[in-house]
Amino acid sequence: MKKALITGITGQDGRHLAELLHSKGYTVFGMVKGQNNPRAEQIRTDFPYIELISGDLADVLSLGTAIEFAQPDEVYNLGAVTYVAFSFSQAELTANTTGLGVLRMLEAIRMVGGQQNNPIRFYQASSSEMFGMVRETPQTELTPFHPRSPYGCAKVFGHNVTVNYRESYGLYACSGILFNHEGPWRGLEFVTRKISSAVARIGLGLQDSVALGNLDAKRDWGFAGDYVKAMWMMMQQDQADDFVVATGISHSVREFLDLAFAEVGIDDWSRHVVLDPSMLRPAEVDVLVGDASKAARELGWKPEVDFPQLVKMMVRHDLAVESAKLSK
Ligand code: GDR
Repeated sequence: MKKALITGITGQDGRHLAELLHSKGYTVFGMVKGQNNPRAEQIRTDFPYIELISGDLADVLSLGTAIEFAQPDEVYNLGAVTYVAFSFSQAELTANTTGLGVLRMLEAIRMVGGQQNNPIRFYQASSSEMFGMVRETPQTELTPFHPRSPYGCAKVFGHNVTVNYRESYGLYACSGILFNHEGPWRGLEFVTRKISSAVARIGLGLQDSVALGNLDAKRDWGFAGDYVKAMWMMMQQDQADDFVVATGISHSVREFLDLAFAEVGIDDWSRHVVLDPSMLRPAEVDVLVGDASKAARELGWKPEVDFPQLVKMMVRHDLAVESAKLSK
């Protein structure tokens, strides 16, 4: 039976990945930071099969201890400061966790080592935010990076150091350059879930409006449940490599609003959306669209949930959540 250690277990992707690996018979360890972390309690309740280990990407000794304890075959590094807007206000923290955290984990893996004929494999959660002000469209594994936020800069470091440790030490270290991926478990600070949750409440008459920033931003939005499959596939290859994971289709925040409001029977949403200048970022990523043909060709991966299905899934989930609260 294989063992996996996941950092960022309390986030959306950590949950999906844990579910996938558990269904494949893995023993799943999840790393959680902090004292009395309430999100860890939630994981204990929702996923009793996950064994939680204390550790922090800012503390290399804790990473070494976690790896020594779990003795994993595979380490998935999903932990990071992940909210791009937040990274502008806490840039140093972001660089330390999202950037240097990757280096620390790679060093911890090198220190502990793993068995000679079964070395520990490493997955780095790289991001389409590395492309930022894009140099070409669609973006591939070979598109140069031009990050537009402290988050994007930290992810570029994490990506480059993963490639460097693969080349320098022969580690099985791969990166998934994942474009935006969403779903019912997405945090409420991200635009899709912020919208689906607000639309559900507006549809049920619980609130009037939602305050948003740049409605013209375009993203290549896929379903997180599809994307964690690509992570696992990358870890099962003969040789480690880097892959773009995307749907190949970009939509604006406005289009997301169109479909989300339509789900609760509202065609003209203009009076329900307020523009909030504080949600605008000092530097924005205008349009992202990924070319995942390498992942299709070499991994056999393709997305299964399309954009309308994704929006519907999220709004329906939030309608159920809000209705359940009402009936309590
Ligand atoms: P992003 O996701 O920054 O692309 O990074 P987010 O959902 O935060 O923003 C997407 C776009 O929507 C615009 N926007 C708003 N965003 C938020 N959060 N809240 C708003 O009110 C709002 N109004 C408009 C943003 O300006 C932006 O253009 C996500 C994260 O998960 C990263 O960690 C990950 O690496 C990338 O996706 C791939």
